[in-house]
Amino acid sequence: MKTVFSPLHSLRSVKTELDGGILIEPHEKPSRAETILARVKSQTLGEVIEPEEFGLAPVKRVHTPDYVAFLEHCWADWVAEGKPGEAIPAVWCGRGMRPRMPKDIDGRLGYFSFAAETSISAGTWEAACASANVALTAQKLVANGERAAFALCRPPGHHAHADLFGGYCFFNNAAIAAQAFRDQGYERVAILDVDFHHGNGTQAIFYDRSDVLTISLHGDPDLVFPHFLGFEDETGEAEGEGYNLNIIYPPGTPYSEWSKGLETACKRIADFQPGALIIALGVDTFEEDPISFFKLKSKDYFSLGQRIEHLRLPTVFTMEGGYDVDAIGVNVVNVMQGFEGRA
Ligand code: OKP
Ligand code: MG
Ligand code: ZN
Repeated sequence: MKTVFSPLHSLRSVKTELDGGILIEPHEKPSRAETILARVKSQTLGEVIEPEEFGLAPVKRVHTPDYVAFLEHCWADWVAEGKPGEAIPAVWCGRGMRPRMPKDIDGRLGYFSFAAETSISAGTWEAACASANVALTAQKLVANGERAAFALCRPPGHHAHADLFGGYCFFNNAAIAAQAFRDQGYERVAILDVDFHHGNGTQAIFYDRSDVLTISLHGDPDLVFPHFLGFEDETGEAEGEGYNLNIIYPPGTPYSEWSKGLETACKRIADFQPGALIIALGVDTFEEDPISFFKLKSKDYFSLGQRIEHLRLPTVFTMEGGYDVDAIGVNVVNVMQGFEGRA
């Protein structure tokens, strides 16, 4: 299958991530994408192409105009205020306070985020736009008849809500691709999120809709990020009731357990009969991942790809998490090769 990749991802290169009360080197770093790209090439997965430019219209089908404008100008506004470091939110609208957008940049950073580990600096906007274009280009390949395409997105997207960044995510690339299918006449689209973390943004964006089925398999949010969404009693609302599925697991989960939820998810997707499938692909389920607690092994990613292929659906893979950089290329490309029956 073809891989879509933009060198502009490297413009997303913040120096800080707030973790444990100190600023560490971010887990979500440029070498992640470069390592995956190198493996795509060494395994001759298929052609690697650069994204087309789609502009902001398809992004604004998912994200609010205020949020998009905030992201575009955030870094310049921060610098103009004379701030010495990277832009990090440090104040939020707590319970009982008023959810209105403040003028001040500190206020807006809090208004448009849900977490503080995700710093913003020069180039974040450009990389986030390129990442959305990567997803949209893969979506177009599949809409034009390719069986599958790999959107090597960076920064990732599944934590981003319509108007919130956090969890290393700015634009929800999977949601943008799903909405593009809908806007091109596909009646039903499914998004399956296999990243270790709950796809809170994706869930929230489609929560009251029955045309986009959202399913996420993830670590128990009582124990891990994003903490405030992703529980199993979240099944959708209004029109969307029954069209969101969360499957959560405890620490130490191996593929033999994890794959039972995958089976449940695949059966639900088959029943839904979507015209296209988006896989929000994180490989932070890996046993050596530095911030996660599942125990998947490299070979398990072949099985994952194979099971997804058995759905026989036009499929777009969007890259999400995975922080063991030494193994990220092998694990990601194993999914694709399992899908292609090359395991
Ligand atoms: C992004 B994606 C680690 C805290 C983790 C943020 C995790 C974001 C994950 N000390 N905080 O879903 O892979
Ligand atoms: Mg997930
Ligand atoms: Zn993750």
